[in-house]
Amino acid sequence: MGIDASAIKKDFPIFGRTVYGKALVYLDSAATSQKPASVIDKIRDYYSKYNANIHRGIYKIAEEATEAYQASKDLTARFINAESYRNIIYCRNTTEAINLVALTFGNANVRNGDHILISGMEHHSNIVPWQLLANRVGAVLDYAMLKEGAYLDMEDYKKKLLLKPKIVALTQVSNVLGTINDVKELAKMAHEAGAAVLIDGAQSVPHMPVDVKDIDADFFAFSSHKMLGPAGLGVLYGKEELLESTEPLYGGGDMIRSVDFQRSTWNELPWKFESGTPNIEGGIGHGAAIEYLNKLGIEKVRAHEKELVSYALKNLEDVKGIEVYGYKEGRDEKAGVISFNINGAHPHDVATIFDSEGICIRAGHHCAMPLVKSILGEPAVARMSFYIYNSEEDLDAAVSAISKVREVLKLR
Ligand code: 7TS
Repeated sequence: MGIDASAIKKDFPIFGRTVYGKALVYLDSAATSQKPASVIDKIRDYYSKYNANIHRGIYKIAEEATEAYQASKDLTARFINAESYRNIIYCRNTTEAINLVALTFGNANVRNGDHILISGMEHHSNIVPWQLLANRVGAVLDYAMLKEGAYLDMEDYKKKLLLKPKIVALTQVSNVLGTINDVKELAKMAHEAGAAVLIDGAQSVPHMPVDVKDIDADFFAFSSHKMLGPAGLGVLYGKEELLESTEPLYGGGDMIRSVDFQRSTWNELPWKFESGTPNIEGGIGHGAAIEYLNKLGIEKVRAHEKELVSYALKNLEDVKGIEVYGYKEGRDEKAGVISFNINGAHPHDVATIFDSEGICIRAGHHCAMPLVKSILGEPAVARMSFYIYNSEEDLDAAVSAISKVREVLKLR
């Protein structure tokens, strides 16, 4: 059995509301996902039944909080097939996870004149931390470019690897194009060139099976809020030997083993990288999000979105004056993200007219300005993105909204 989106919608309290008297159609899950009742309830339970700080209380409710936080780490490790919770560092979001690597491992390993390699389809959070690092140490930031505005140019990637980058940082799924990169192959090639590899999994982990060991990522980052969990909880996976040999970024409580007047020694992994009271409710809520996805089965999530994207692209083929970016048909390399423009309409007007129909889409540069402005050559694009609660009816509503755009803006 596949995914029954209308049954799933019932698990999400937000779909009980209307917008301008119309059913809420949410097509912006690449920005953030909606939350099931099980996640919301789990967070409420923590505050109403066992609120306490973790890793220090010697009383029942503190033990319960510590256990729930730890259980979430174990669930996260299993979800991405990490060796153990020791490889799982909680932070605020993907952005902070990537910055953490740039500021610790990056500062320690990248020198004046060294190269760092990323791609032309990165989100700003996988661009700017490397620009900052390059500026700090005098390194050079290189880009592997795209072909047909859709996928990585492998010849260019190989050429840039000849420069022997110290770090290669790539997204697994583009948040604008929905293109799925073969990160296992890309990581293998980067390792052969002597680089450490960071994969941005913000748009992959919520939507498809991910195995960090199989990919052989040295570092891997993602955010709970895009996978049914709470905002403010991000995950950085790192290989144990790299995390062991890397100095922490923040000093303070919980990250130390011992402190004397001049020196300190560090706590075990992953706590060495988690100073101070962490986002306890976020960790616990994130565990509940993974439990929900595990119950559904992440393979089914991917199959559902693959069907949705094929269905949507097929229906968009006949729409007059539409330009779709990236792959134009459903395929193994395409996730549930469709960016588009309608000739003669500004994408912000498109999104506003969609909104008047109760349909949430995003318009803009999607925090990927090099891709949208320089590679696609557009100031902005409109984007719909899908998740488990979306149905073919939601996509039909989107196609009807495009007709409304043409009508309202009097497009010919
Ligand atoms: N990497 C990718 C590929 C992303 O799509 C995003 C967020 C991030 C990193 C950053 O995640 P954060 O949780 O640290 O903010 N992408 C989007 C988006 O496409 N629309 O809003 C946020």
